[in-house]
Amino acid sequence: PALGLDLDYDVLIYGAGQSGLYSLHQMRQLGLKARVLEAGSGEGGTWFWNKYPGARFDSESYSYIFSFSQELLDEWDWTEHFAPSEETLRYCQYFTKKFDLRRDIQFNTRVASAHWQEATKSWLTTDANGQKYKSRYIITAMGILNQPTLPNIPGVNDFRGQAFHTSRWPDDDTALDGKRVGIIGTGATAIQIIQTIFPRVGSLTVFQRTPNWTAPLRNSKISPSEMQEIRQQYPEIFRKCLESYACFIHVSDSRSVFDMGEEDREARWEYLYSQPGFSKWLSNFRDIGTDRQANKMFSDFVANKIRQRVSDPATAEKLIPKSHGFGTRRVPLETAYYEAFNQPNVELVDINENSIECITEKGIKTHDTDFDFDVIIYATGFDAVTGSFNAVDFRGVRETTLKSVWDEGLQTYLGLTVKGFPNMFMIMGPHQMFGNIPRSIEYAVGWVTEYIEFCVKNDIVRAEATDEGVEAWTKHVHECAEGLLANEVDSWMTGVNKNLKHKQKRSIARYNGPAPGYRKRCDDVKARGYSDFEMTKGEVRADTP
Ligand code: NA7
Repeated sequence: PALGLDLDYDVLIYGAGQSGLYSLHQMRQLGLKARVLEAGSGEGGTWFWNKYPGARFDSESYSYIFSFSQELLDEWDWTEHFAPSEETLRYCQYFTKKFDLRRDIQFNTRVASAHWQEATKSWLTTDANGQKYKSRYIITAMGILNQPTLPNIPGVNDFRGQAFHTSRWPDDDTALDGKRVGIIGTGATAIQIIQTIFPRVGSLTVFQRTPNWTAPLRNSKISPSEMQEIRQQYPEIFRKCLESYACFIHVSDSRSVFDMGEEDREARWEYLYSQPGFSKWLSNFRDIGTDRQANKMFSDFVANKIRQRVSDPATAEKLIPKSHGFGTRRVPLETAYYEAFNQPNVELVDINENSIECITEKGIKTHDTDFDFDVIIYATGFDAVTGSFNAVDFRGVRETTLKSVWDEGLQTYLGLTVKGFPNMFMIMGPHQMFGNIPRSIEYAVGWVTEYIEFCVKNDIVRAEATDEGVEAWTKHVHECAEGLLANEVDSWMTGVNKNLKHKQKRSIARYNGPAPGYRKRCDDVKARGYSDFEMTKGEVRADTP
C-alpha cells in the first residue's frame, strides 16, 4: 500500500452509489489503494435500490450529475428533463465502466462493523460474512435514505399476499396488474407510484397519515438537438448550481411576498406553478420558508390548485395538508397525482379519521373497515441520515460507539468527520448540504481527497477534529437553522421516523445555511492548513491485533 504499512487498503469505501463511485475514482487519482464494499449486487446506490414504477429525478437530470469530467458530459445524453430511475442507473453504470471502477468494487458485501485501532492508526472493518479488512482511512458513502422502515403496525408479517417496501420492489411486478392493491404512505415515493400504477391495477387504496404539499413536475422529452444546446450550457448550469442556496439551477427571488400587490403576486405564483421542477419551491419569494403569513398565503394558493384538480371536494380537503405549510417538508413533484383520486378505482383513506388497527392475513383492518388486498405496498420511508450509520457497529477512540455519541445530539465537524472517529470521512453524513445532492457529493469528495492527499504528503497517520472545531461548527449549524419553518415540522429532514422503536426528538440533521457559505467554510479550513484537526505524524508499527 502507498502508506507503507501492513494494511490491506489505504482507503476502504462503504457504498457504490454516486458518493462511493466518485470517491473510488478520486482515491485512485491519488495513487492510493482503495476498495469499495457494496451491499447490493450492482452499483448505483439509490438508483440501484429504488426501481419502483414511476421512480425518477425531480431535479433536472443535467444538473444532477458529475461535472468533473468533460468527456463524460460530452458523451452522455439525457432523454428526459427529469430522467426515470432506469436511465440514471444506466448513467451510474456508464460512469463505472468508463472509469473501470468495477475491479475495485466488492458487491454483495454488507459492512457490519468498523473499529478504530489506535495502535496502528487504522480501521478494522468486518463485513457480514466475517471477512476483515484493515485500512488507514474509511470513507462512508452510504447515502441518506437507504435503511427502509416498515410501519409499526401490528401484524406486518401476517399478510398472506405479496407485500414489500418500495425500495425492495420485485423484479417481476406483474402481480399488480388488475389486482387489489393497498399502499401505506403519501411521501415523494408513494406519490410517484400512485400516479403511475393506478391505470394498471384493479383497485388502489391509499392510506394517508399526513398529506404532502406537492406540485406539478412538468417533465418533457429532450430531443437530440436540445441535448446539444444543454451540453453547451453546462458551464452556465453548474455555475448557477454553485451560486444558488441549495445548489439547484433555480434561483431564489430576493423579494418578499409583501413587496407585491395581490395581482402581481398571484401572477408570479401562476407563472411558477406553470414551470418545471422545483421552481415553485426554490424560486419563490424569499420569506416563504421563514414567515408564517407569507407561507400561509402561498399554501392557500396551492390548496386552491388542489381543489381545482380533485373532483370530490371531501377528498380534496383530505389531500390538503393542514399541519404544515408548503415547502416545510421536502416537496414531492407530481404529474397526475391529484387526478388519480378522480378515478373510480382509487380510494383515499385518511387514517386520522379511520385508523389502521392491524395488518391481517387478507389485508388491512381499519377502525371501521376490513380491506382485502392481493398486494400491499409499504411506501413508509427510511430511517434517514443516521440510519445507515446505526446499522453498522462503528467504534471510535476508546471503543466509543458512534450511536452513543449521536444519541447525545448530532455532532460532526463540517458534516465530514466526527470527533472521536479519526481517519473516518463521511460523504453525505449528518450536517451536510442535502439540496442538490450530487453537487454536495462532488464538493465533499473533492475536499476529502485534498485532505487525504495532504495527510499522505505530510506523513500524517492520524487526523481527528478538535473539540473547538466541532463546537464552533455545531453552533454554526444550529444558527443556520434558526427561523426556518421547516425545522418546526416532523419529517425525515428533521430526523423523525415514527416507526422506530426508540422515540426520536427533532434534530438539525442537515446543514441549512447557503451552500456557497458552507463551501467557503470548508475551503478556509484547508487554507488554514487544516488547523482544526489534531494531526499525528510518523510511522506506526504493523501490529494490528
Ligand atoms: P417519506 O417522505 O418519509 O414518506 C413516508 C410516508 O409513509 C409518509 O407519508 C408517512 O406518513 C408514511 N408512513 C410512515 N409510517 C407510517 C405508518 N406507520 N402508518 C401510516 N403511514 C406511515 O419517504 P419516501 O420514501 O416517500 O421519500 C423519501 C425521500 O426519498 C424523498 O423525500 C425523496 O427525497 C426521495 P407521515 O408523513 O410520517 O405521517
